[in-house]
Amino acid sequence: MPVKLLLVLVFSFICHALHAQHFVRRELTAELEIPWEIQCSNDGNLWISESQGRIVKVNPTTGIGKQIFKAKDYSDAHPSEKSTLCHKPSPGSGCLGLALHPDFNVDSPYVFRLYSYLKNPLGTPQTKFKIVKIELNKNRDSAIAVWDLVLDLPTGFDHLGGRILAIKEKGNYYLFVSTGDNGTADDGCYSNPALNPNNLTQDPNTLNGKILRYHINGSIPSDNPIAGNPFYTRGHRNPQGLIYNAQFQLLYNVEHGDKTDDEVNLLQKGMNYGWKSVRGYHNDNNRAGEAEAVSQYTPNPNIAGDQLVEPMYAWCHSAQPISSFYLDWCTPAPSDGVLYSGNSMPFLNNCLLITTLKDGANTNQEVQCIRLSSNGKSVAEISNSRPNVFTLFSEDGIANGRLRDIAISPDGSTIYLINNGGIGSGRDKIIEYKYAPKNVLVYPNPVEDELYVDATDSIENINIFDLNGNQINTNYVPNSHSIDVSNAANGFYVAQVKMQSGELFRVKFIKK
Ligand SMILES: [Ca+2]
Ligand SMILES: [Ca+2]
Ligand SMILES: [Ca+2]
Ligand SMILES: [Ca+2]
Repeated sequence: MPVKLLLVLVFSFICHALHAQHFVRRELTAELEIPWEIQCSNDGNLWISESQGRIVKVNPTTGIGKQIFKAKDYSDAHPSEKSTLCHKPSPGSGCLGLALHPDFNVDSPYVFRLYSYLKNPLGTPQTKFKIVKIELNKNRDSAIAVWDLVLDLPTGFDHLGGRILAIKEKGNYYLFVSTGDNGTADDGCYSNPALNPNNLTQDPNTLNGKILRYHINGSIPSDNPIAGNPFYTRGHRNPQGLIYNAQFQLLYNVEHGDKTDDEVNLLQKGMNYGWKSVRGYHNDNNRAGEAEAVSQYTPNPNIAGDQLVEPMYAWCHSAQPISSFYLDWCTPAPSDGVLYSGNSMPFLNNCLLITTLKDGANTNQEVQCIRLSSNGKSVAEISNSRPNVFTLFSEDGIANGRLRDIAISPDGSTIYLINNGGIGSGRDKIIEYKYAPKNVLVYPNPVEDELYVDATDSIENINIFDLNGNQINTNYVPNSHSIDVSNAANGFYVAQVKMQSGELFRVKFIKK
């Protein structure tokens, strides 16, 4: 029996083509109704915000869900507010973000959530969003108190944003909120386009198309860009995602563009992210007037250091045909994401994992992985062996449906996705992908004559190639776990191991 030497697992050699196959997929049984946010607490439980103002806690082992909270004052619109001219008839029409207190896993059993309610129900009713703080009991399986933290956030007929994030930064606790422009595409919803609320995103004194920052008690931090104003950044269209990078204290948002330019932005306090006149990257002039809007930008004198900031990453920046169908546009409709920093899946380290909603001609319902540079402030340089954008779970896109959010188990080994809708997806649900690496070991390395192969799956065959891709003549005996390489000249080779599952592994070794 040869001594097993250091076994060279050339995992990265092929992992981008194959790692999707290293996951075991399972649908949890919990029945959900239009879930929006999923968070995982340190005990492994899943926390989900749903439409109709619910919060559901799901045990990931049993897959069973339990209602923890239901907002008594949830409303998706007063009849007087509805419009038959708009693509969606109701303003509000949804319950959106959920966030766990930054110390939830320690001593603060609080959950924050955002939902729509009716302001002034006895006068002229208006649908607005609010953020409430919910206290849970000791077992964290029911709500025992609720406080209104932030009232009067705007709603509209589309582009509702609606993500919230609770973070602790240098001892300070903040609540970030993404608000959509609350407007619609030019589809007749507003007979006078000047009344479309998407015109308000540049005005820091409105709440449309903004990232807002509050203290965690709902008050406004004294060092916000404008005193007494929750405004933190502006110029956003429909920011559905907020992601925090705890290592470097960086904040990213993910937003839907119009026909082009879905974006990931590194959010810098007070800055302007461009919408509506500037879309995606600044140098592509992919919209009439964009170059002038960039070169002639006038900073707002009330905002220190104000400037236009380009997205860190933009999808789909070539102009799309005006008449084309939305499923043909190359924008993938990204919803939310997480920054992966676990140890279990090294090929995902330092990647933003972003869920997408759209199954179109050029897009899939999948997880897009965007690798960041080491300081987290930009997208990593492109290289063949380490692509900076790649996808996961595209092959399950139809069964998974429209992916709304993603969470990672505390040990970093499991990805949870939630969907709401999509042809073929069957129902709204949680989809679990547990990482199950399959290993192939070759030894000894270097080898003289017989190369042994250990695998966690059944082997169908083994072929040997030199580094130029030429196949080497060998005698592989079917169903055996070794191959005779005594005829090969000295040098570097690749053993290509094909499993009966069809999966291929390629492992480098040295013949001497
Ligand atoms: Ca999320
Ligand atoms: Ca932008
Ligand atoms: Ca542009
Ligand atoms: Ca597709």
